[in-house]
Amino acid sequence: MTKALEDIRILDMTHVQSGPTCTQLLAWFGADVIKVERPGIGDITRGQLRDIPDVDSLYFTMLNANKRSITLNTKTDKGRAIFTKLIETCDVMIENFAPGALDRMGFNWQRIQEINPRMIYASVKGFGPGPYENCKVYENVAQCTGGSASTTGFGDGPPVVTGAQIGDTGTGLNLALGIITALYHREKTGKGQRVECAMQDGVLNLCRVKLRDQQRLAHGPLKEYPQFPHGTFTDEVPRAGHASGGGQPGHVVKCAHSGPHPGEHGAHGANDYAYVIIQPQGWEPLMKIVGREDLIDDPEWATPEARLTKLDDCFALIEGWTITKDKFEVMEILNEHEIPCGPILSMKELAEEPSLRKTGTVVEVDHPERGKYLTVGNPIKLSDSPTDVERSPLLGEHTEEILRDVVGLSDQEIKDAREEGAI
Ligand code: CAO
Repeated sequence: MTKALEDIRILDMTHVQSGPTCTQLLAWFGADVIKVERPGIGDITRGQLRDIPDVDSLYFTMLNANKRSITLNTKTDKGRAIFTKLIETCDVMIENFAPGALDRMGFNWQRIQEINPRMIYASVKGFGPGPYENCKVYENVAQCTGGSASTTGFGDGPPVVTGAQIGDTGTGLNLALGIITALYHREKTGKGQRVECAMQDGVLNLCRVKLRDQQRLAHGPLKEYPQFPHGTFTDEVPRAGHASGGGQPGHVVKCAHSGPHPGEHGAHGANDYAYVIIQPQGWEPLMKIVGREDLIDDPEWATPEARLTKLDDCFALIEGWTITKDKFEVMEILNEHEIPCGPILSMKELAEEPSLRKTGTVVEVDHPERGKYLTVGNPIKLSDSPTDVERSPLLGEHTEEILRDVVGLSDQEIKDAREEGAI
């Protein structure tokens, strides 16, 4: 079966997480992704958070599947000449260096267009044009400057960063969409273009419900927030704890312990919880399940408006029942009544979940140095272009084949480049 992006060649100058997320996705769709790395060093993540000495870390292997690796020092004359040839032959160039790094290598957008007017040049930076445009940015900085941290956590606690890599992976996804759009545009115009994604913009975009709430605040308190019954609002969107960001209230509730081993707090495990949402039509079945039929038609409880001042009490009633069932039983029983809910799944449970293996969302691959490891698969499923996840490349594993087949160097030229330290 052909792959959707089979004839697209990507010059991948990315490192760490945001850029590699994007190029991995394009590689999963079939693009030939050529990852350019510094000789002897490579992407810094190869050596970070290592679980096995001297073996590429899982950090690296889980972000660089299906790519080829070439080592190239773009700051040598020969390296620059090879790099220029790669720009000539590739469709897309992607980088997420600190602002100005590519200019310092001698390759700004103007120069890239001169070399290849069809080139799509895509980059991730921490910020767009403005006061912070020259700053280096990592994931949690983006979460803090994009509005996520100020709205995450509990009202009486400090801002909290989330485990989902919304700044890095989130921005990588935006970049991939920008690139595909620019490729489509190139079909019509014959010309490449610049694609820029800022991590702050990406996080803020994901936090749009909070920007919504900031504007709602001007017209009164946010009634679905846990602060509402206590009237503790300022002129800024507060941290909402477990409260749902949507129109239906939801909360985390404690469940009985699942599985054979007691959790770290005696019989209760760290993830023996479920998230339950009360839709208007869910109130009746929920009250039947928890044994409080008397509240179904009680005007003090019967409507979503009446419940807004006592959401804590509503979820306490529900928790009185969930604590007698494990989270999977809660899921099963509530779903029989079409009540939206979900067990809090740990990484251990997700890694072992057979249905995720079956769909290719979690995949096991083999690596010549580390052996078998688990990695994420493509979360986007195409019927006619299925993803086959392949292990990440070793540093410089494909240098010679790329120099020969893509750049067109002879064996002698490759030998010279190696002697000069360009590769
Ligand atoms: N040959 C020669 N030099 C190379 C090279 C190659 N193949 N590949 C990289 N380099 C050089 C760069 O040119 C740069 O050199 P100069 O600073 O002298 O110009 C240097 O290596 C390192 O680049 P950097 O400044 O981007 O790296 P850093 O580790 O200091 O910063 C990061 C990392 C992520 C903070 C920064 O790249 C950044 O802000 N990127 C944009 C935002 C982003 O994507 N962040 C997400 C990171 S994931 O959390």
